[in-house]
Amino acid sequence: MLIKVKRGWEMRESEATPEAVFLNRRTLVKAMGMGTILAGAGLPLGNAFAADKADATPDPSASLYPAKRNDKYTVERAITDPKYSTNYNNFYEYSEDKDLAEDAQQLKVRPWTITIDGMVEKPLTMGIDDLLQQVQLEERLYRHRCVEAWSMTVPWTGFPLKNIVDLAKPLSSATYLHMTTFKDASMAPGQKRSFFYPWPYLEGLTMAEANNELAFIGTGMYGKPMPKQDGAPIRLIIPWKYGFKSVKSIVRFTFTDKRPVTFWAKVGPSEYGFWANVNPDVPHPRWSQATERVLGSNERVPTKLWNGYGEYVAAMYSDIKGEKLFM
Ligand SMILES: Nc1nc2c(c(=O)[nH]1)N[C@H]1C(S)=C(S)[C@@H](COP(=O)(O)O)O[C@H]1N2
Ligand SMILES: [Mo]
Repeated sequence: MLIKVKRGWEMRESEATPEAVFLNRRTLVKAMGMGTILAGAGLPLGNAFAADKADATPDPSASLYPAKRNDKYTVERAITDPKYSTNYNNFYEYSEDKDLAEDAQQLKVRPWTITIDGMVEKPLTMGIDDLLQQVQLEERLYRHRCVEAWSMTVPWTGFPLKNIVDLAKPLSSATYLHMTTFKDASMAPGQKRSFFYPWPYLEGLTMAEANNELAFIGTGMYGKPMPKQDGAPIRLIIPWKYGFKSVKSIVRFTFTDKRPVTFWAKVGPSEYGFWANVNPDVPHPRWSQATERVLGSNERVPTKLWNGYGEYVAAMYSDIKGEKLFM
């Protein structure tokens, strides 16, 4: 008899530490109400067939890869084999499970229009390929720490988020940058199936954070355009915060003077605050954050304050008092 022993990385994270077990009461009540209406109207809530809908158009930006590595940002860990990092994803627009790479092929990444608006000199709308013409792509090795206590090390390709700020020319009164994922259930079955979540996915940073040299816009990984399941064609990468801050498949950058009430803050306000900086000494209400499981290995290693990026980011927070910087 063959007994299959699950390796650590084969285990669904949800068996240990699911990001969303907890829905707040308002969300639930709303969900129940809508469920009745949808069931009554006989609308399909099931999954679509990923393979049928896969978009086979070649990526017009493919020739921009690989980009030159910026050696300033070094990591002391091995690069995660892409077979793990590109097959173990959080992308609730597709699924609440990690095994969503195939489903995510329904994402259509061209045409892809990006809007920059809010408190800016002049709002802008442009296609992703126009934007790529205006920036210099580079590769950076960063460590990524999910709030669920797994981590990976990835060579991302992209450009500093500050390039978007410079294009946008925000007014001095703008204090926050909001970033929004697409909303289109026809290419994201999770937005239909998990209709009770507050779509579209919204995240945000302060202007100081957006201008920080580590704040990075990812357009590719492992020397190639971004796989759809990792947030093609353009996503955020904020290595000193928990992974949920790194919003995928962005269509809108809005500069405002209001702190965003983010997707995860709406889903679980007592678990996912605005700052979400990595700190091993502040446990999540449902689990410890002291260590992390390195994707693709069975190793658990200690988690570092600011995910090890304190020299770049800690000063931004020295004047902030009376706020939960770490939850
Ligand atoms: N639009 C969107 N962005 C998202 C998420 C999501 O569900 N939807 N999940 C976040 C979480 S919790 C993590 S850990 C990272 C995962 O990125 P990866 O799949 O490339 O590892 O994406 C973040 N960005
Ligand atoms: Mo995450």
